[in-house]
Amino acid sequence: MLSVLFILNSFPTSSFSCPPHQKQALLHFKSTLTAIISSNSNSSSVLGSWNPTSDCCSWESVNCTRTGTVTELHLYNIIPYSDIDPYGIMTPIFHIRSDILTPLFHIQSLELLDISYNSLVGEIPGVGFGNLTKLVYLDMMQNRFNGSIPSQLFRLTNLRYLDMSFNLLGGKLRPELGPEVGNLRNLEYLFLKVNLLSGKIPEEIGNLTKLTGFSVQNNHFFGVIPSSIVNLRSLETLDLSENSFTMQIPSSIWTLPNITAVDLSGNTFTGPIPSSIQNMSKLEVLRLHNNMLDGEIPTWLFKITTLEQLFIGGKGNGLIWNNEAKIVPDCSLQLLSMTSCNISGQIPEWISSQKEMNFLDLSNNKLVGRLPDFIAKGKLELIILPENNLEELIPLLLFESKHLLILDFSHNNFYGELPKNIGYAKRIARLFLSENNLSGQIPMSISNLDSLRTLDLSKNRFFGDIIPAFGDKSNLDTSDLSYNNFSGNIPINFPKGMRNLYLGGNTFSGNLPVNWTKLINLQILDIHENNITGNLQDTLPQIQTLKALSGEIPSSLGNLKALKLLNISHNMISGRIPMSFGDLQNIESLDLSHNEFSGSIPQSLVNLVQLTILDVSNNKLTGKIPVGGQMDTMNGFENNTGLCGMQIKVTCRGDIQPLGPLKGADEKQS
Ligand SMILES: *[C@@H]1O[C@H](CO)[C@@H](O)[C@H](O)[C@H]1NC(C)=O
Ligand SMILES: *[C@@H]1O[C@H](CO)[C@@H](O)[C@H](O)[C@H]1NC(C)=O
Ligand SMILES: *[C@@H]1O[C@H](CO)[C@@H](O)[C@H](O)[C@H]1NC(C)=O
Ligand SMILES: *[C@@H]1O[C@H](CO)[C@@H](O)[C@H](O)[C@H]1NC(C)=O
Ligand SMILES: *[C@@H]1O[C@H](CO)[C@@H](O)[C@H](O)[C@H]1NC(C)=O
Ligand SMILES: *[C@@H]1O[C@H](CO)[C@@H](O)[C@H](O)[C@H]1NC(C)=O
Ligand SMILES: *[C@@H]1O[C@H](CO)[C@@H](O)[C@H](O)[C@H]1NC(C)=O
Ligand SMILES: *[C@@H]1O[C@H](CO)[C@@H](O)[C@H](O)[C@H]1NC(C)=O
Ligand SMILES: *[C@@H]1O[C@H](CO)[C@@H](O)[C@H](O)[C@H]1NC(C)=O
Ligand SMILES: *[C@@H]1O[C@H](CO)[C@@H](O)[C@H](O)[C@H]1NC(C)=O
Ligand SMILES: *[C@@H]1O[C@H](CO)[C@@H](O)[C@H](O)[C@H]1NC(C)=O
Ligand SMILES: CC(=O)N[C@H]1CO[C@H](CO)[C@@H](O)[C@@H]1O
Repeated sequence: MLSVLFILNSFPTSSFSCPPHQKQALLHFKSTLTAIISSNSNSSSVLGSWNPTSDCCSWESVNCTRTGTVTELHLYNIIPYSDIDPYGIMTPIFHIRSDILTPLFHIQSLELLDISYNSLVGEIPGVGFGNLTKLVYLDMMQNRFNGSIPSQLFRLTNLRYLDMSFNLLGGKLRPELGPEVGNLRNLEYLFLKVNLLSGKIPEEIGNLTKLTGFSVQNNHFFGVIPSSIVNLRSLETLDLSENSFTMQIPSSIWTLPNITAVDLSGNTFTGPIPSSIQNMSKLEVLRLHNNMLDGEIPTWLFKITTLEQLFIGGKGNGLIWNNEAKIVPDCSLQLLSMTSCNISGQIPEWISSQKEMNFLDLSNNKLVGRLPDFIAKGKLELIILPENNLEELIPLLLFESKHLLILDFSHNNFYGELPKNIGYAKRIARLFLSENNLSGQIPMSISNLDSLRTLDLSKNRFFGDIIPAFGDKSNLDTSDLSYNNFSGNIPINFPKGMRNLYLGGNTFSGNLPVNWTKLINLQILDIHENNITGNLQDTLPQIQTLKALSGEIPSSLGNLKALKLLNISHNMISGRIPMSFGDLQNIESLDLSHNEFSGSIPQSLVNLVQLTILDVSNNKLTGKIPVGGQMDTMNGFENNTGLCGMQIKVTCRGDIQPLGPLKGADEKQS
């Protein structure tokens, strides 16, 4: 609707050229930006078509009226981003301060300004925006603006679209959304998602009678929803999720005629699910989970013919499911989540009527019996059923699904082997089977699953000494095989992108492997409670010595530069603690306890500036605990043969005695 308006309003080609002061303002903006960008990165070409010799109405991202005044600036994502990381998060190469915008505030004819996705830092320049009184459309999402929303924005009464989502807005000084928000009478969309805003929503919100979309998702707003919400007759989507709103949900919401989506999840609303919901004729999305609602879950919910997404139950809820109720749905749900609702018996048969369903979450109920075939046969992409008592074998049919993306059966009673055809489920990205009674070997075909990112088989009875090798095309980044009966050598044949590897509580044996060369992204390595033996000093030689000899740094644990957590406790590893541990520059937690380490703790551990947890207890260590850096604040030295040092208040032989007697120190000294 808005884009239609702008197409009618703006003509990029015209016989007039833009006013010199507007051109100058734009060139000023460009030159400041170019100077910052080229001094920080190798890319200097932003806004390449902004050429001083041509009409600014012909420039890219600029639109003018027929008579040649600038009305639109489409400046989203003009600041270069570094590569998108594996999680899809774009990290900017650098941050530019919000005062870069200053020249633009001279262009008072602006009706549309889009500066989204630029990671600008600092406060929103209120005085400047106060100049842009003709603004109809203002998009500032995905920057890093902080501080309060400036009051000048609330004077831009022509605004129809305002998006300030995904910033750091919010201050402790005043209510973030004061009564002045009521001035924005023409506003149709107000998006303030994911900021730090707090306070109450003022009654004056009811003055925005043209509002069709309103979201304050994921802020710190509290209090009741103002009763004036009843005036927002045009409202189509209302998203108040992830705040601290309280009390009963005002019934007036359910009388708004055009509402299609209501998300009130993640608050502390109380009371029953309002019966007036059943009168809503356009409702497609209803998300009420993670509140303190109580009473019986009404079966009429499934009679709302327009309903496509239903989320109820969840953390803290007191809703009760009537297990005797006979449900014949009139809706066709795509997404259904009823977690912690005390649903018992078999997975309800009526779910099989929901042919379009692609997401089913019935976590933390009392479901029993085998997984019905209709779950495996449908279009489900996400099957989330942890914390139930489902049992019997995992059906073969499940992995023939072309749709399956995420499967979570954690904490149930499934038993038997993993189906051999698991490798058919080509799209699967996350597989959680922890805490069941599964046994046998991991089927080899699992290594065909290149899309798999998380594999959690922990706390079962799997065994075998061959862990299928995932090739370099694999996206696996987290593998948890802990607390099974795996044996043989520690497997290291994982793809390069591996981040988290949990192998503890098995019976892996042999030496700690030397060759970790490939796993340069590993952040967590947990192989505690196995049967690993050998002299670590032989497998991980002292780097300094070898560098004299061969000139090469040997592959070793010291290569794992990304490592944040290393746990090799509860094994039978002997020898000295290698000096190369001092190369684990990102390590935060290092647990070597309950082994047979001897000799002294290497001085190189002082280099570990991120270290917050060190446990070397229950070994045979001797000598002085290194002093300096994080080592000064560490504990976890108990039950060794003869450690000394200020950390354990034992004076070392040869240390200068501090002034005054240190009681008992002499007797404990080694
Ligand atoms: C510019 O490129 C050179 C060579 O490609 C590179 O070494 C340097 O780090 C780059 N500078 C910036 C700031 O990206
Ligand atoms: C705005 O200008 C761009 C060229 O910079 C053009 O592609 C676009 O169609 C124009 N938009 C309108 C609404 O005129
Ligand atoms: C507002 O626009 C006028 C006219 O271009 C200009 O003189 C003034 O400096 C602008 N104010 C701000 C705060 O940018
Ligand atoms: C906003 O961020 C800037 C720089 O990132 C900082 O200097 C300033 O103190 C912050 N202001 C507020 C109100 O948090
Ligand atoms: C509700 O939607 C219809 C159809 O889009 C529209 O004609 C009507 O004006 C809307 N009602 C209100 C109060 O906005
Ligand atoms: C549904 O709407 C009808 C007619 O407007 C009304 O009489 C009835 O009370 C409403 N039911 C609920 C539960 O609000
Ligand atoms: C949950 O359901 C069981 C029967 O399956 C019932 O005995 C129990 O009272 C219910 N708990 C709650 C909190 O409703
Ligand atoms: C695990 O499964 C085996 C059969 O494979 C069965 O004998 C055993 O009782 C099950 N254990 C539990 C705790 O359910
Ligand atoms: C260590 O791994 C690399 C890469 O996989 C391989 O080329 C090399 O031969 C291995 N070295 C040893 C000693 O196994
Ligand atoms: C642990 O290893 C030792 C020798 O390597 C072997 O004798 C013992 O049986 C192993 N224990 C287990 C539980 O595998
Ligand atoms: C030290 O050893 C004693 C005796 O075996 C044990 O009771 C105590 O828990 C151990 N301390 C730690 C920190 O492991
Ligand atoms: C013009 C108008 O509708 N003003 C209203 C704005 O909101 C406040 C609080 O709800 C009302 O008191 C005004 O009448």
